Amino acid sequence: MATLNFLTGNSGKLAEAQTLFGPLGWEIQAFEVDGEVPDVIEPQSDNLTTVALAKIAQAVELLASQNRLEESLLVEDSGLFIDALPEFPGVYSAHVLQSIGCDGILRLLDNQRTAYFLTVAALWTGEAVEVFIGRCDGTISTEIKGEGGFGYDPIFIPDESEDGRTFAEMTHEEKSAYSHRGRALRALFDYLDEDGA
Ligand code: ITT
Repeated sequence: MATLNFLTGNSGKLAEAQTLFGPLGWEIQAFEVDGEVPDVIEPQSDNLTTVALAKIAQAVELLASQNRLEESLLVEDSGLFIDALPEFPGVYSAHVLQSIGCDGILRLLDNQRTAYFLTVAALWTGEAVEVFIGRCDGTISTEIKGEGGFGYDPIFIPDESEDGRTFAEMTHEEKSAYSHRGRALRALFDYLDEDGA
C-alpha cells in the first residue's frame, strides 16, 4: 500500500482523506515530528492558494530537516464563502468559527443563503509541488442540523443533497462524494494514479 503524509491539525480532514484514499489503496498518514503534528504559520492573505502554498513550503522544509524529502506530503486550506457576505468567512473561516460559531453565521443571514466551500490542496510529490482545487456549491441551512462532520458542516447543505440534509447529517462517504475536499482529493488521486506513483 502506498503512503501519503498529510500535515493537518484538523482530525476531521484527516479522517475524510483516509475514507477517500483507503479504498484506492493509499494509506493517509498524519505527518508528525517527534510524535506531534508540527505547527505551520498561515500567512495573512485573502487567497486560499497563497495560504496552501505557504503551508507546503514549510512542510517541505520539515521533510528536508528529517531527511525524508523523497516522501510525498499533502497540505490543504479550505474556506466557506457566503454570497450574501462577500469574502466572509472565506480565508477567515477558522477564526470566524471560533469567534461567532455556526450560530453567529445563521444570525447574520436573511433570505439569500447561497454559499460554497473551496479546498486548495498542495501536494509535494517528492520532486515538485502540484496544486488541486475543489469546489462545492450549496446553501446555508436555517438551523444547525446533524452530529457528524466538523466545522461548518451542520449549517451547509450541498446542492446535491436531495433531501436537504447538511454535511453533518451525512456519512464521510456521502460527504466526500460531493464535497470540495472530495473533489480536490480525487483530482489529486487521478494525478498520482496517472503518474504511476
Ligand atoms: P489545518 O491544520 O489543515 O490548516 P484547519 O482546521 O486550520 O486545519 P482550514 O484553515 O483549512 O483548516 O479551515 C478553515 C476553517 O474551515 C476551519 O475552522 C474548519 O473547521 C472549516 N472547514 C474546513 N473544511 C471544512 C469542511 O469540509 N466542512 C466544514 N467546515 C470546514
